[in-house]
Amino acid sequence: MIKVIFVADLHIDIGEVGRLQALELFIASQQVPIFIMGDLFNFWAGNAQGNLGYVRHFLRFLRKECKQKPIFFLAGNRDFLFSPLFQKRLGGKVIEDGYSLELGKNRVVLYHGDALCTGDKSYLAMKKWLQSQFVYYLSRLIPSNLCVKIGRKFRQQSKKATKNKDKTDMSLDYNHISNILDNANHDILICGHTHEPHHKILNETDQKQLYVLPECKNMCISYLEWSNNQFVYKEKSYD
Ligand SMILES: [Mn+2]
Repeated sequence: MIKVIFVADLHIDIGEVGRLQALELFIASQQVPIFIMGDLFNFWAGNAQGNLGYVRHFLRFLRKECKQKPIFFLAGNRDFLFSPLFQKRLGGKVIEDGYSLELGKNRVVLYHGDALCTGDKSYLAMKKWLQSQFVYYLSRLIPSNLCVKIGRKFRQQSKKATKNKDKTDMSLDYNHISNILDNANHDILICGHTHEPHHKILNETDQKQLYVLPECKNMCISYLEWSNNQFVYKEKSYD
């Protein structure tokens, strides 16, 4: 692989047509593997959401693009219900936390990032339940607009809860990340989720590193690119 793109946390909401179009232009402009690493949508309430307005157009676009180049989707905490659709209907490649790949001399491992914020115990417990098969099947039984309503309500609740949480509870656990890198013999971990993009050398002696992806705001696609054997943060604006 000569060039690879990592992008996360677009948080696209219903009705954000312009931002979906910006993402389409970006994806179409890159003829290289693209890793979408979660929270592409602000929430994904189930397959029926794919019929809403411009989302339908976007999904058709994605299906075409998935035939042109490898597009990977690693679910975030808000759009994990998107994975089955992405794989079955769009023909994309679904990957999970802990997915590893080799880039040049580097062994790289990918996470969305929520599982790396180990202080947030209440969230991690709920995540297990939310992402169960049971909830997935439930989402397929409930009518679409109700699903979207529940999704919205859930987002508001989680926003409120997030406000009340201690900031350290929701930040990346560097020790945990170092352990992950050591255990699986990886050099670099890439994640999103925290919206605090930074590069950190976790261990000077064996060069263990972390890259945190930026969030994408407004009409700007912010991403991490691997090319010429190095990682570079980049952005493209579509105003
Ligand atoms: Mn997230």
